[in-house]
Amino acid sequence: MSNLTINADRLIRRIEELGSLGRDAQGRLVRVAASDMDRLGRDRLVSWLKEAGLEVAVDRIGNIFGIWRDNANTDLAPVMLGSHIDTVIDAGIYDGCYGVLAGLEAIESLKEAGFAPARPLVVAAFTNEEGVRYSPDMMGSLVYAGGVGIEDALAAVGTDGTVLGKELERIGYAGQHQPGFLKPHVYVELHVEQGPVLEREGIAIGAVENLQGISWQRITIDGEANHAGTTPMAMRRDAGVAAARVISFIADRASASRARTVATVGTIAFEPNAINVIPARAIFTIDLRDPNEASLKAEEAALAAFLDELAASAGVTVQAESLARFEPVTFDARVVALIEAGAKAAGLSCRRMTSGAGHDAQMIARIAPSAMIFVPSRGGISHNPAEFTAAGELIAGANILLGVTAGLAVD
Ligand code: HGY
Ligand code: MN
Ligand code: MN
Repeated sequence: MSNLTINADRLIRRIEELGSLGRDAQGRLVRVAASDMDRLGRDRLVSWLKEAGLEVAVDRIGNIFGIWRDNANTDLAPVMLGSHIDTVIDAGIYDGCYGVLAGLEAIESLKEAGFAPARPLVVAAFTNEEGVRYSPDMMGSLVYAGGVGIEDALAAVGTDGTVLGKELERIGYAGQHQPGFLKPHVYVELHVEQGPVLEREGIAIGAVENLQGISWQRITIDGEANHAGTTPMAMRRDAGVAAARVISFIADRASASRARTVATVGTIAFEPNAINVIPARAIFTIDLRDPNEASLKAEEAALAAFLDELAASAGVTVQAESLARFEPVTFDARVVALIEAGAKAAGLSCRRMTSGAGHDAQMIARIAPSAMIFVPSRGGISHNPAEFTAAGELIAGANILLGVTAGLAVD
């Protein structure tokens, strides 16, 4: 099997075709979890899974699985590949989708080549990895790994007031299987790096050995609406200015810290949101990340102290609500070594690295040995329509996935 390769044209064609589904009137890719746009991508993926002759299963949180059992020993736990096909708002076409379609491609190519795996092979597309509409992110794989109860997840209320379980029913992906129904023997996720390291160092493959911790919070600051023209600055309780101070605080701390913390405020809204009214309320989200749990905890503590001081000095009230909190994860050393060996055997440069982004692999690592393979992202850009990885790099990564999968499935 060592000289087996994927059907490159089929993979590239499917990535581009899936990338064309779920676009809004401005042409932005918006396949946000459990939306009508997400259904378009889900339906197309299911049609490809069936075309490949795989058994299709959907669990209660809407995770989709393509299963190849044919001549395998079905008493053995499967080798699982996968990622996600939901996207952020105005997304690129590779984030998540590449890993799902390359996983399908690896299984389909092995099947076509007459490979007889000792154990079943499965490709998974996990629900709501992005967490843009429903928190937390990596929700489908978190439920699958038993990290949050299925009923709690289905009851999640979205940023648009919808309920996840109802939306999954509405789009036809409230499946029957219990999450976790197929416990993987091992899980391997192929993904674009979404960062600048591989491109900057001219390296083809990343063998991802760990993934940083994530802390998501929603902050609500309440001040007092008042007239923008008549209210002296000293008499204001301005929620907007208070929010600006918080944003500067976390950005300055992260930039100055010797730790590897990164801090982002990606959403903000004022109420009543009028040009000549001092904001009575500011609601915004904070995304803090660090590969070291102690550093991440220190950043959270510093933020909490700053919010307390701000409330006292600015005459506002501040509420902080946790939306997601995941500790850093270390992947399985044996699987990481297999990825490195696969790259070496293929004559590809490879380096070990940390993932800055969250991924389904960090959740499946709770129930099975897991690791990730990265390929370069042009300019390190992601969560942006300019996200790009050259076809040659995509194909190289998928062939490494194929080889690692075959190696993991022989016994
Ligand atoms: O937030 C993340 O890192 C991932 O894209 N959900
Ligand atoms: Mn992703
Ligand atoms: Mn993403």
